[in-house]
Amino acid sequence: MTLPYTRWPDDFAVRYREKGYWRDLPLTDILSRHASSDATALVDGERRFSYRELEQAATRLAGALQRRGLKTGDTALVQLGNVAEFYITLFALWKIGVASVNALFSHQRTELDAYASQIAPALLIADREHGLFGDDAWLETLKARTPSLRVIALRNDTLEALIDEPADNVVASPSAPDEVAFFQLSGGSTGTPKLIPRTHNDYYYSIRRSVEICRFDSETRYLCALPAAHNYPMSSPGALGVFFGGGCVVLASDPSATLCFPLIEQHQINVTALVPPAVSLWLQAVGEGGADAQLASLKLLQVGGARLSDSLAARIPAELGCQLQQVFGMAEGLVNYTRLDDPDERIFTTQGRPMSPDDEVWVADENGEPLPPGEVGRLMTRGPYTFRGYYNSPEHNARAFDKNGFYCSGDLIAIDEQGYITVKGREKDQINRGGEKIAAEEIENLLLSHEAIVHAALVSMEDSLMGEKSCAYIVTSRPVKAVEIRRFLRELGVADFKLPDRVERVDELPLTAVGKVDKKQLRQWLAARQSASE
Ligand code: AMP
Ligand code: DBH
Repeated sequence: MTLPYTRWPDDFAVRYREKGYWRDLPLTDILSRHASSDATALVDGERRFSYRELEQAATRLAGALQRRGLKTGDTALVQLGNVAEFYITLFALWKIGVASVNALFSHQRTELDAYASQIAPALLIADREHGLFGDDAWLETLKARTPSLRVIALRNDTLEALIDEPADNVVASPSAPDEVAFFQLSGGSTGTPKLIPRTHNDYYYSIRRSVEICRFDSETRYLCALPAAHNYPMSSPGALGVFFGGGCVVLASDPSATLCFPLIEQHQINVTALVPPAVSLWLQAVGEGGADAQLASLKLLQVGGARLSDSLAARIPAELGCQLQQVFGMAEGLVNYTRLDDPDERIFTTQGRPMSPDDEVWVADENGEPLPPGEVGRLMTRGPYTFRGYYNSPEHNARAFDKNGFYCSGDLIAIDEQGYITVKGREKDQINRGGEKIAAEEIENLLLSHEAIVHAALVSMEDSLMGEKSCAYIVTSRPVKAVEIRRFLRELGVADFKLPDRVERVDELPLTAVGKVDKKQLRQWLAARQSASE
């Protein structure tokens, strides 16, 4: 059985194979190519896994799940943090052709529910350490609501035993290389979170090409401090890029300086990936004195997920003592990198250029017509690792793609003569809270389920550390306090980073000429208030 998804047209598939981008290998190859290596692949706290051990653990879990009836074409809902079991599970599921959605550890009921209802998972892998799974209360609700669910394995409970089962009679049965390997999560801009089907062929290419550009190899020692399931630390080149190159991944549960600096020194980390707010905190931690001795081994710092200011960028080499690489990517595909030998000026002021010679990127005006070089407009792209449609979302896809299969990311960009991209803004209804994306509509819908809220609009407000934070403008039928709103949302079960940082009660929301909420106006109100209070 295979899962439905929107494919690349045949002539593109032919070309991508001819050019060697698509090699018809399953993603399991990333690990199995090193299966006889005793080099350390992964460090999680006190635990170390050689390539051989990681591969064997994944094979044992694959076998255990296969014996419980899981098979090619099934789907899984997975929620694991930055722990070794995340990668063991990832490779195990690829081995038996089970396509997972890897929820972030910060996700709560609302997000998990949305994923489960979209993919109808046969398998759930989660962690007793997560508040939702500390006892069985919510698990029972999820089971009742998800009749497709046949197997449940929880870390700190039953998952460990499955990984320890003997690897008898495991039949490798990955999905075909041009089928869905797993679903990546979109930051989203609509009411329901959207799922991005990623195939073995397209994802493996994006990893190999990233490794080439970032020069990862067996000497690479990568600190994974961002959420492991996110596309960036997973594939740009991320942990999978490190595994491909035969290097070592060290896990950190968060990107704080107090946790990461000692890990960098202890494990002689030479590369890591951060979002801009974490960079600010690292710079603060290093302080006036300049490069911290603990960071001596660090050669390359990747920064992406949200716009890095030129001024912060320029401080990185000077104060952290390492090279900067800007990364502008999306779980939908397209990834841009500044190159390691680019001049400083370009590294500090642009978000890089597309990684593949066959990434087609152009800038459209509001009518979808191409703009001349240098002008600011909508990013349009297609290519050998950029998806062709969200899972089961024909209506949204009709809006998100043009007739030639170009995806409109909702970013406003300019492209210079050398092909380098600068991110200038955003058209999609999303808040980028320091790299964590919030779909305004998702939160507005939840707000509207509150009995006293009549109208709601979520908008971004400037923040010196996070870049953006969220402000909810609400019209209510009675006085309601901000704390009540936040508590209400938390009780509905939504990730913490999506809770409005500020709540403003107003008599009415400003409307545009066509009668839509005028968010531009709301953002202007906020900016005026902020500058008045400074
Ligand atoms: P997602 O859809 O969650 O994968 O998020 C991708 C989005 O993050 C992009 O479309 C951009 O809006 C934003 N983004 C990622 N990297 C950068 C960057 N380096 N600079 C500015 N925005 C970025
Ligand atoms: O923000 C992102 O989604 C992102 C950023 C950098 C990404 O998906 C990536 C690199 O691959």
